[in-house]
Amino acid sequence: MTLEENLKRIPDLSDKPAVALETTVLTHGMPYPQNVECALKCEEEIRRAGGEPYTIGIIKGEIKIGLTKDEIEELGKNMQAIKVSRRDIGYCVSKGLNGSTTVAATMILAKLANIRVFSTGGIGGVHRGYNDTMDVSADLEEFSKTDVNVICAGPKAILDIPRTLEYLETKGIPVIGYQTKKMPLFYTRTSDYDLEISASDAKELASIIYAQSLLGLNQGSLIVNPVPEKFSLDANKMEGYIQEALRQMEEQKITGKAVTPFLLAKLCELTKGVSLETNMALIENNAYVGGLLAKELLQLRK
Ligand code: PSU
Ligand code: MN
Repeated sequence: MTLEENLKRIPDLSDKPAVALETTVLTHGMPYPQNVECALKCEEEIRRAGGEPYTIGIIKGEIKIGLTKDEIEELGKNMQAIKVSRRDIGYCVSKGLNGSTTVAATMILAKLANIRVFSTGGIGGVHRGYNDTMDVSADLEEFSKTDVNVICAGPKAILDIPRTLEYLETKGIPVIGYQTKKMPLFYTRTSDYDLEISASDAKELASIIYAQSLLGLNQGSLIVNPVPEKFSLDANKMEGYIQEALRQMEEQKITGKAVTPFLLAKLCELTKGVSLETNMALIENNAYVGGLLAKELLQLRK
């Protein structure tokens, strides 16, 4: 199939309570088989909330909006897909490769199908050591280009949190706390960083997002939803593991797109899988809230 044919077949989901899911977390963020288990559970959670899940990825060069269960299984098991961000989409498609999409690339492809809501675990941000490396994820930039609303559990503590927040502010990206007024930091429910915007339920969340979209600002919002209490980890303890993971990263001279996957895998190893359990719980929780939000947004547009 040519890319032109592929693009023509992409559905228009504007009148569906559609929720996008990414695939880099499947291939580069979690080990098998928990990754596949989690991806399928996310789809279930979206349905349970009244939404329709669409897991996004690239299979043999074809952009897929809604992978089948077998395709999810295949991507998650063989893990040979390349990590595709904004810059890699054209390459992956033209070479006929399997590609798993990051937050940035998933936003772009979700937008092609008019999907407005996208649930994930963590987004990329400004990395620690930015002053030397200039490592800022393309995810952050994408929010000021593509109007898809992303639900995550906050930036992961492997990042430079204050700089990540400043970057979002500079770019004019609304950061909306879902039932919280403090910035959640992925593994932990709360932090000392105050959020200026928060919503107490999905209806209020939808009304903020809807207003922003009516203004034609053409940008995404970041919704931060704390990990469920039961799975929240101790921030100080995690900091120790993060320091160790960063030390090994430097020692092994890991750079570029390999940085985030390396740190995620290291943390999983160092915490003996405890961080993985938390990771799964928070993504599934975000999927559920994504379903609620997609339903509310559709009501407002009717
Ligand atoms: N952060 C996480 N889990 C993840 C990722 C980030 O806590 O799985 C993945 C997402 O797909 C995100 C990507 O879009 O890593 C960011 O990679 P980079 O930092 O290279 O932009
Ligand atoms: Mn990077």
